Amino acid sequence: SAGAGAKPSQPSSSQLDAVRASIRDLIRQPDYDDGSAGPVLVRLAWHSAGTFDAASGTGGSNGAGMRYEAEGGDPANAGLQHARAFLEPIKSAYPWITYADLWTLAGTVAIEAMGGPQIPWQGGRTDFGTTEADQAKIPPRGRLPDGAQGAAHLRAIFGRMGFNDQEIVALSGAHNLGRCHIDRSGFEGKWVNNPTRFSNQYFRLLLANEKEWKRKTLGNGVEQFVYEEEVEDASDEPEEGLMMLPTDMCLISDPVFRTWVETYAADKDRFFVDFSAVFAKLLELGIRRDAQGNVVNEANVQSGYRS
Ligand code: CCH
Repeated sequence: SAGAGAKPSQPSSSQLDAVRASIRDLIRQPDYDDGSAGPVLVRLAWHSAGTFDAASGTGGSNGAGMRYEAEGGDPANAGLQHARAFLEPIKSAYPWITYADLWTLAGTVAIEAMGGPQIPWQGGRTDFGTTEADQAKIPPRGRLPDGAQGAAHLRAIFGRMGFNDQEIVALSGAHNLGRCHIDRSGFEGKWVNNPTRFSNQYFRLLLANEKEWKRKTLGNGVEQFVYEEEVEDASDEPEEGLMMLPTDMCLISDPVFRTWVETYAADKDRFFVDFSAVFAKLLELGIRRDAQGNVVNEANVQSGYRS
């Protein structure tokens, strides 16, 4: 495997397509959450990048620091070891790709495979090694958002990364995917009925059930919002209710966020276009490129590669 400071190779587009195909092949996971690795792969890509601090230029999607306890053991990253384990066979099969590139690429492939938009992606990220200099680049814990908070918190966290209100709401639309796990975040449940299909349903449910979302305190003392649908179904199987985090709910209580929720609830195509742009921007946080798109590090100029 590539050591610290190793240059990423320059794969051809057909080599990258082979990696993409292998990622697509592992998304179906009959024994995992809702039969899919897709949502947790999206969350891995987001958490790998969401540590960025524009003011200091630290954090971001370079380095794949979650392989180390300092970042991987952050309670905010609980559960993402599953996503990393799903990708390990791909890293073995294509050792030339860095973890930092693989994790971000996998997020884009998963979104697309679940019916979402194509996301532009560029490679060239490097992986932090075990040298003191590299370890010092691992971002401090506490940079990722806390679902128990509200609009001011979201603006502080995403503003630190360089995102505006529209981008915050568009990014939040990723909660169309996946679920909360009580043993990971302390929250419990999924946001939409089909959590492996990318759509604007999350925005529509926020608005449509506005009066139905009720605060609920879970057994662990954590507070979230729930909508217990009263569905009589022939099998008498109880329907799993849907949930929202306090941070999700602030998107309709804050008047500026709310205009964007309304826009995206009404216009799925607009959401897809804006989501693609903002997710691509997220994955580039902390990556500096020259005019040719090659990654430029402080210490050494790397040869990058494009998709
Ligand atoms: Fe998120 N997210 N997220 N989220 N998230 C959780 C799960 C997912 C917050 C909190 C949580 C984004 C923004 C936020 C996904 C993508 C994105 C969970 C449950 C919490 C809590 C974790 C668990 O228990 O497993 C908060 C707060 C914010 C603030 O805005 C953004 C941005 C994205 C991507 C663009 C995805 C996908 C999941 C599902 C993961 C899974 O395992 O199913």
